[in-house]
Amino acid sequence: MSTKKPASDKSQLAGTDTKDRANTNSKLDSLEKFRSDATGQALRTNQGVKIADNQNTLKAGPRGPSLLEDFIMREKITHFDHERIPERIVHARGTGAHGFFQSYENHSVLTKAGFLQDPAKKTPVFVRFSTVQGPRGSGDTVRDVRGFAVKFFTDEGNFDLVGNNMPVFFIQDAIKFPDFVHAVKPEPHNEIPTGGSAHDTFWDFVSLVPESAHMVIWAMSDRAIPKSLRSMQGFGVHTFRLINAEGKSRFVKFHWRPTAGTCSLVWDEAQKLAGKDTDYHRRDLWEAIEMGDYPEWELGVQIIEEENEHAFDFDILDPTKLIPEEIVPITPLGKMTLNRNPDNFFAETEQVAFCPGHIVPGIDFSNDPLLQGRLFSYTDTQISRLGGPNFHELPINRPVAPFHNGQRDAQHRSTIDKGRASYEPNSIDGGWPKETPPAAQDGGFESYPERIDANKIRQRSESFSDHFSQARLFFKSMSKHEQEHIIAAYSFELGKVEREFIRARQVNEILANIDLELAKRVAENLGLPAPGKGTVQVRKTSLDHSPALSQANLLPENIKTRKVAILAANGVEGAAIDAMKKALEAEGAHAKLLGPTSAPVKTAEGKSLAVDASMEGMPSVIFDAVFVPGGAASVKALSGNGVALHYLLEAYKHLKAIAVQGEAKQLLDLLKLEADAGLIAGKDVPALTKGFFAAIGQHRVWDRETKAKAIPA
Ligand code: HDD
Repeated sequence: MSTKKPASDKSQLAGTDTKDRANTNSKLDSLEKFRSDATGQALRTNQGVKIADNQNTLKAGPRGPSLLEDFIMREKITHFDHERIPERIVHARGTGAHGFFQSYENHSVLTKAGFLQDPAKKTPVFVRFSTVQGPRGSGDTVRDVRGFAVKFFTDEGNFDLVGNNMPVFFIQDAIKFPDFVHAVKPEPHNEIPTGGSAHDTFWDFVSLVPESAHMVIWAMSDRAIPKSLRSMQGFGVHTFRLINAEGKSRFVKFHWRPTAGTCSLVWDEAQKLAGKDTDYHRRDLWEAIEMGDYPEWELGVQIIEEENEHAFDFDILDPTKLIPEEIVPITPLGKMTLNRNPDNFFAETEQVAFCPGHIVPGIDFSNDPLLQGRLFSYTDTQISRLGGPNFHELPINRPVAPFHNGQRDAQHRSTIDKGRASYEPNSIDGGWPKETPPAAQDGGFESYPERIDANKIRQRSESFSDHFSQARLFFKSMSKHEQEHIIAAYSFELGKVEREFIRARQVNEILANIDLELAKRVAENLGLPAPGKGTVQVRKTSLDHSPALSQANLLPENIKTRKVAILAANGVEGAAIDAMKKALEAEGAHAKLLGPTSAPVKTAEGKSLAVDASMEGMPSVIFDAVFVPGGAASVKALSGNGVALHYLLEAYKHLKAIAVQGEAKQLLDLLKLEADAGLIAGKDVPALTKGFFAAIGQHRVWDRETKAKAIPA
C-alpha cells in the first residue's frame, strides 16, 4: 500500500479549499492510496491474519468432515459468493481508460468552468466506452450504438459527459426509455439475441414510434460497427448551456472528434470478429495504450446564442435532431488523451458511476425532456448497482475536489466524518461546512435563472413533430457505399424479424417516409410488395446534404497505428520483411509476422525468424492490411495452405489493402484476384509502399466492393 497521505481534510475556507486542491491536482495521485500491491507481501485474511495453509480446509482428520470453525475458509468462500454485482441495465459491456484533458486556450468568454480556462492545466479523466444492448460478456463488434462516457475530475467537482457515438437518440422523452430498452433487449422468453437489435420486439417498437427513425438509420449505418473505439466520434447528444462569469448563457452541443479519423468495420468482418475476437475493441484500446499510441479526441462545441434558440427548422431541445456542422461549425475547445490502462477492471471500469447530472459551475442543462429524465435515472440506478448512496466514495468515483456536507451513514460509508454537526446551519462546528455564494471567487453552483411561465401539462411540443427530415438528410449525405450498407443492414435486420406485418410497417410507414428508393430496395430484399410514396408530408430542411455526416469525409490523415499482417513460410525473403517493417514503423504503423504455425520460419537467407503468431491465431479480420513477401519456397508453401489462401481472400473481401512482393504475385493469380487501387504487386518493397500506404490511408478499397461480393464469405 502506498503511504501517501490522503488529501487534507482541514479546509478553513468554504468553497475555495486551496490547500486541498494543491494536494489533489491529479486523479491518479488521489487513486494511488487505494491501489494495493501485494508484491513481497504475506497472504493474509481480511482481518490481517497471516495464512499458513491456503490449500486445505480445516478437517477432523485427513479424511474427516470439514469444520465450521474454519474462519479462513469461511471468509474466503463468503467473499467469493458475493463477488458479482448487478451489471448495468444498459451499456453493461464496456471498457475504460484513464487520461487527461487540456484546454487549447482560455475559454472564459464561453464558460466559467475552470477546466476550460488554463491551457497549462491537465484535468484527469476516466472514459468508459460501451455497447448498449448486450450483457457484460457479449461481443464488442455487434451492430449497436456505442456509449462514450467521460468523467472529468475537475478542481470544481466532477463533470460527466455521458454521450454516445451518434449525435441523436431513439426517443424524445425519458418516460419512453424503459419501453425502448425492453424492446431492444433480448426477448423475454428465450433471451435471444445477445448484443443485437435484429429481432421482433425492437422492430415492433421502432416501427410504431416514428421519432426513432433518425436514430435507427444511424444504427443501420456503418457508425454502428466502428473499426475501433479509437476511431469513433462522440456526442453529448442533448443541447447544454455554457455560462460565463458575467452570467451570459449560450446553448452548446458537445462533440468529440478522434485524431485517428472515424471509420468502421465491414459487416461480414464485424460478425466474424464477434466470434474470433470477442474482445476486439477492448483489446485494441488496451494494446494501443500499452504501446504508447495514446488515443486522442478533440472536444468541441457548436455554439448557439440564446437569441438563436428558435432559428432552426427543428427544436434544439429535441434529442432526435442534430445541428448540421455546415450550419453551426464546431469550435474546438481542447484535447483529451488516454494514456493509462486501469489496474483492475472491476474496481475502476465496472464501479465507475456516470451521471449526466454531474456538472460544474459554468455548465448547465437545457430543458430537453430526455436529458431531464436522465438526471434522475443514473444516480438512482447506481444505488442498486453499487449497493447504496455512497458510491461517490469508491476510489474511481471520488472527485479530486474535496467534498464536505451533512450527508451521513448508509451502506459502505468509508469516510470517517469528524465533528458533531451533520446539519446546516450549525453553531457547534463553527458553522462548517458553509455555503459559498455564487458571486464569490470560485463561487458555488448556480442554476441558470431561465424564466419559465407555463401550465403543468403532459404534452409533446409541436416543434418535436418532424421525424423524417433529418433521417432523410442523413441518408442523402452518405456516399454510395454507405447507402448500400444501410440498405443491407435494414434488409439483414428485418430479415430476422419473424412477423411480416412488422417488416411491412417498417418499410411502408418509416422507410418510405425517409427515402422511397431505400424503402423499395429493402422491400425487394424482403420479398415485400414495392412500397408507395410515404404517407407523411416531410418537412423540407434548409440543407439537403451534410458532408460532415459521411465517414468518407472523416478519414485519418496518416496510417499511424494501423496494423499490417505479414504472411510468411520457410524460404521467405527476409530482406523484404525487414524493409516493409521499417517502412511501416517510419509511418507509425505496426506489423506482425505470421507463419503457418507458431514455430519460427527460416528465411531464404538462412536466418530463423520468430513469428508473432500463426495465421489462425491472428486472423485477417484483426488487421487493416496484408503484405506477402516473396521467396519461391515460401510462396509455394502458402499456395498449398488453405489458411493462407483464405487469409488473402478474406482480406480482399473485406476491402483491405494487400501488397505482394516478388514471387508472391503468383498467389493473386492462383486466387484470380485482379489488381486494383489497393491490391498491389511489385518487385521490391520501396516500389510497393507508396500505393500500399495510400490504400491503407483510404481505410478500405470501396471500388472493389461489388466485385468482392462474389468471394465466398
Ligand atoms: Fe443512458 C447508462 C448514454 C439516455 C438511463 N447511458 C448509459 C451509459 C451511456 C449512456 C454512455 C453508460 C455509462 C457507463 O459507461 O457507465 N443514455 C446515454 C445517452 C442517452 C441516454 C447518450 C440519450 C441521449 N439513459 C438514457 C435515458 C435514460 C438512461 C433517457 C433513463 C431515463 N443510462 C441509463 C441508466 C444507465 C445508463 C439505466 C445504465 C447504467 C448506468 O446508467 O449507470 O441509468
